[in-house]
Amino acid sequence: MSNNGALLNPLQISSTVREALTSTPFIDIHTHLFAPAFGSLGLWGIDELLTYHYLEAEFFRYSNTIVEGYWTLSKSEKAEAIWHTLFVENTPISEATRGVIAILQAFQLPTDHSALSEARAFFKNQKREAHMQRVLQMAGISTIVMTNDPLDPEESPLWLKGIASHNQFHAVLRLDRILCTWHDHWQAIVAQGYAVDAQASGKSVSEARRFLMDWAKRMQPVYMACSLPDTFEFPSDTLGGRLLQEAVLPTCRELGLPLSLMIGVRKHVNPRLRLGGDAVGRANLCCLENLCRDFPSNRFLASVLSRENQHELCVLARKFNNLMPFGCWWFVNNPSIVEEITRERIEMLGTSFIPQHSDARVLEQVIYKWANMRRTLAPILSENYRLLSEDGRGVTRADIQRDVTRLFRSNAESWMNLRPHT
Ligand code: FIX
Ligand code: ZN
Repeated sequence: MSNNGALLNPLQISSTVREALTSTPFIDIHTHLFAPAFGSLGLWGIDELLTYHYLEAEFFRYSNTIVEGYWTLSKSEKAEAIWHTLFVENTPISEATRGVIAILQAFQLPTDHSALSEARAFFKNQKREAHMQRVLQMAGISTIVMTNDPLDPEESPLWLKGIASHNQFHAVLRLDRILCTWHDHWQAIVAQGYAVDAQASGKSVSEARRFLMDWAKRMQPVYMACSLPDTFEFPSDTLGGRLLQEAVLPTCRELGLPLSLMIGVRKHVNPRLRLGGDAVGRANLCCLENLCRDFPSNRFLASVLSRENQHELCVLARKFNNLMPFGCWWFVNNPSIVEEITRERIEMLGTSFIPQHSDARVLEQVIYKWANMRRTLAPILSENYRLLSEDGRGVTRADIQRDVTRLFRSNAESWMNLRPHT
């Protein structure tokens, strides 16, 4: 049995870091995956992988296909068009296309031009629950945190009817339709039996709180969440600003739930690309500074979309211990930028942050997104331990295991009242 207390030499440090990253099951704190009970809301299989909005955006860079024409195709026709353009006519060298190749490789499926038909046959033969367990095992994930919208016309009826819980899937109460597009969705809240109005006046705030409390009881969320534009300001006397201050923050405090803020998206800059049409903008993070300072008994998870905002987020986290930076979100979830972000976070925050989330929309994506993170993080952690040794403090296997557990499990478990996975 290896001695966990022995000081490690540089070579042992690297192998120990790789072992700890491989053997520690991670908690994936933000995904768009669903537990099996949600049926077809949960996406999986090769056609869903190929029609991922990241790949659709890349497809339109290469293809002369008229965008509107593409949307008239069936799912499998879309998948074939994308396979042909990005994986046959061109080299799948981008992060997202490499991801599909890595998934096929993980299932020992062919990855050359002819791979699509065999992949389709393979996925067709999979039994959902068993396949899901195998995928989580392959990705080294024990726990999935979903994204659940109480106003989504497909999802909310499932919750209202009552849905079985799953010990590996945790819910999140997503608030974008309430805080960002109230004008389009207040009537859906009325339809669920709450007396709110278009201006969120009168009883609307107390009714909104009642709405959140009822959904929290129903979903047992591990946090509430909202993605926000680069123009987001706080405090602000906008309708969204008022609902955040008077309904969401008090309800989070009452329930002891953190609020996750994902800041910096510019929605629909090219609406013709639908989900693939969003972009990024640099935000003024004074909004986050004001929230953390003025609401010390609220806890905030934060992820920022702009590369230029990453350093500021690290500095703010040094000022406010009710702020937990997490993940390299969306357009910064590329190995070269993940490396940059993770290095500065370790230098400025030690292990008091959550390095990554997958943001997976299709089940098998967790395989390559977490393989990429383990591959990127291993040399960064090893180098920091080597520097610590050179500076005069030796490192043990126990140190490394404690830190990896903290980064990918206990930070999340303590912040989100997640029951440790048995
Ligand atoms: O707001 C979000 O949760 C984003 O992650 C998504 O809206 C986005 O479409 C996505 O899939 C990013 O990876
Ligand atoms: Zn997301």
